[in-house]
Amino acid sequence: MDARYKSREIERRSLDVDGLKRSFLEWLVYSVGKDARAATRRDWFHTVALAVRDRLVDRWMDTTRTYYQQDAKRVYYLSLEFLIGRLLTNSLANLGITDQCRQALDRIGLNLDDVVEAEPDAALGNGGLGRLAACFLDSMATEALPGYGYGIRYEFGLFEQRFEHGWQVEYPEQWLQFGNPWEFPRPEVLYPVQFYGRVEEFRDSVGERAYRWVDAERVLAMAYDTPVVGYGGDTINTLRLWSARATRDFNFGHFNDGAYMKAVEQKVLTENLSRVLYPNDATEGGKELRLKQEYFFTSASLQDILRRYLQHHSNFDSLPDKAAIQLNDTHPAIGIAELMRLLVDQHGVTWDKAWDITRATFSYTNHTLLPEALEAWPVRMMERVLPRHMQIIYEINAKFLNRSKARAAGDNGRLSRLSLIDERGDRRVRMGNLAFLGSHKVNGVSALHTELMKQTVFADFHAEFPERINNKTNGITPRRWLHQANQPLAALITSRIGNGWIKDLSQIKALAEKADDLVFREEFRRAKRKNKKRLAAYIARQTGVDVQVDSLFDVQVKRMHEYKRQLLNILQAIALYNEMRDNPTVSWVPVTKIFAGKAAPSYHMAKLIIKLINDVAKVVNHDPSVHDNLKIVLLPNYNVTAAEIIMPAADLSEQISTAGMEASGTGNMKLALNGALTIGTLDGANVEIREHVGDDNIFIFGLTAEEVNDLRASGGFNPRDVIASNPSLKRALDMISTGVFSPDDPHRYHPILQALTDGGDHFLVTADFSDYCQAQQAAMDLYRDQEEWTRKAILNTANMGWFSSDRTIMEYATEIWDVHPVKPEHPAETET
Ligand code: H53
Repeated sequence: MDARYKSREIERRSLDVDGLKRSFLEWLVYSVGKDARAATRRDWFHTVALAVRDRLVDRWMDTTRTYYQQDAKRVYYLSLEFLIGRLLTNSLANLGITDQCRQALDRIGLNLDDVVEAEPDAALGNGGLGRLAACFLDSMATEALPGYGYGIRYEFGLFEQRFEHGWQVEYPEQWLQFGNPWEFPRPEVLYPVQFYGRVEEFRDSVGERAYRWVDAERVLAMAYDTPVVGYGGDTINTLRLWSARATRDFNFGHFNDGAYMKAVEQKVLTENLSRVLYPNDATEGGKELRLKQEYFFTSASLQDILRRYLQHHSNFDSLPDKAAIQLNDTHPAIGIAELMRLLVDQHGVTWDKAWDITRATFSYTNHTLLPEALEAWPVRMMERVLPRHMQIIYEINAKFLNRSKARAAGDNGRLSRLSLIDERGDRRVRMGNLAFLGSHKVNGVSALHTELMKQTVFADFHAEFPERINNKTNGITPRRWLHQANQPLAALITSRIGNGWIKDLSQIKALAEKADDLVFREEFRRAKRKNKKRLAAYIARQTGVDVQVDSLFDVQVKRMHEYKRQLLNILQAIALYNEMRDNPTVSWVPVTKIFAGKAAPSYHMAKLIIKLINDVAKVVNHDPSVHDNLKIVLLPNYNVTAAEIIMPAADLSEQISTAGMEASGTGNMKLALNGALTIGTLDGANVEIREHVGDDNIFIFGLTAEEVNDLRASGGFNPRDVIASNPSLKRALDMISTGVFSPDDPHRYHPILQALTDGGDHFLVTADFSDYCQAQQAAMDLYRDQEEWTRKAILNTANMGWFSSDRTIMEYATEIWDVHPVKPEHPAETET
């Protein structure tokens, strides 16, 4: 080999400062095409990302090759959302070259933190469900599990949120505008995906009845691969995202007719399929394009999975031994009908065999009990868009109901509840039922949620298949959410217990004994203060509001949704504001209320709550009579990058959903791991957080899920009585209704007040108000005692080890997927 070439080869892999520096300078010129004097921050980001990418490609290929050579069982995580955020810090940290990279940039006169800031935030998801998928990718790679993520390469991620006169306004999120250095386009990996058309019946070679889908429209799915670096950089897995492409022959057909512009228009329309992420979190729009997106990525992924399987196998008997397919919510549930179609129609497998294979291959995670979020596609739409799948679903349903008939004897409602088709009103396909029936395991995402699944949405299915439902409490990756996002605390922890916790978060338990160590407490507080200073600067930049670093940072960051009850929080803020004004001589604990979160663009109530928070903030923040003891901020455009600044800086974590409505929550875990104390209801994973951190180190309030259920069932709740009997609540509501916060439009908040009174207060804001205020008071009182507060904060961090997504993913691997770690073989490294 040419000596120069060889030395470059080695340089590409070198992880030392000199090698990195040389690569940066070379990449800037030869790939980004810029002179160092003219290079912008973005050019440098692309340069560094490309140079870092060089250092993982070999190991990425080794990983893929090892899986292939060992014909390892793979797990395929199908998800319509992957909320991955920025990748540079993550890649550097997981490769273990952050310091070297910082120094190399230093020598060029650049600061790594500035370069990192130039990376767009990949927001290919809405909230918890999408972020969970991203944490799982990190954990699968870290645990050396052969795991692939499959999703859509949206050209526009979740919209950018801005506030204009306090109202949310949405702007397109153009994350790909300047290119994406992490992705590898695979123009040769293309699969056809069909829509519409009709089904033809015919006799196959042995005279059996068979079906083919004809006259359909065709779209191509093209793959883009992003490497997923596990901690330590040993395993590098793949996230494969599909982008829609018009077929070539389709276009040429039109060209021949001379209808050139028409063909181009068609092409654009076809490719709209992967253009934009739907911005609804946990609610379903019923839009045809959404159904097409779901089928598009699911079909492409299944074709890819079968292609990979067929490289080693000549029939499908052992598909379940080689592939586990996890459905992240019902969004890819059409995959059950699609796998049946591929096996039966395309590969000639018999129906019963195909059904056994399908069920043994798929498993399904349910993420919500909210009725409006359970997908149900109109039969008429499904018949039109996916005619063959509709037939297959009818067939699955008929066979299933036939079998269940005997057991359902005497219970007429039961069969109709079990049916895949909801026959009430316009007929709909219940995707949850399809996902349940077509999977061998179905899991919830926290202990409480899983229990409620058994009692509510899937009660009938649970009776039918008592072994199928299981719990997998969510987790978060400690790499991104502590090691990378909170460097002051991470360094402190490592100084005391070593760095084993990064890969094995259970080790963090050893910090518990430091909770009584005054020196450690002091250092813990110092780390928190550093993070709070950083957040305060960010708040000032984003909102222009100055906040006191030593105030209690009370944080509620999550999607805006009525069940999450940001309204309860802002009502308590108003009550506190009133108390402060009434008692100016009292020495108050200064509080900074920090909110952030997006509302679905069509969710008017959530958008009105955003406006209310902004209106209240304006009044409170400008009122000199509270002496800066209370500040309220609503940060715009909450995303993963913002979360990385907010989580480490929080003192108090607001997890105040109406009990029974938040399936798990994962922000609750990020905040507690970073040493925030939780104020919360017994909902979702809060229940388990309390068990781990201890009852004394958390502020629990409010109705339990059971009490909520009883209260709603009895219909005996009158919010007007509750309001009348609570003067501070009444006063807060009166202020809102008389326009104290909206003098320009005193009736602005009528819909909110209406929902809390005549509307019956479905989310029980008034019912929980008084208990919530008491819990808030307890938190403020404790905050006065900084030693005691710090002790509890340390115990939170120390006891959150179980909430690592590594633990969660290993439970999936052993109890659902039967997938095992595979250590990649690295021949290339031994050669050089
Ligand atoms: O999924 C999270 C849970 C959270 C739940 C959330 C979720 C979405 O983000 C979107 C749709 C959906 O059905 C559920 O609301 O409680 O923590 C991950 O499991």
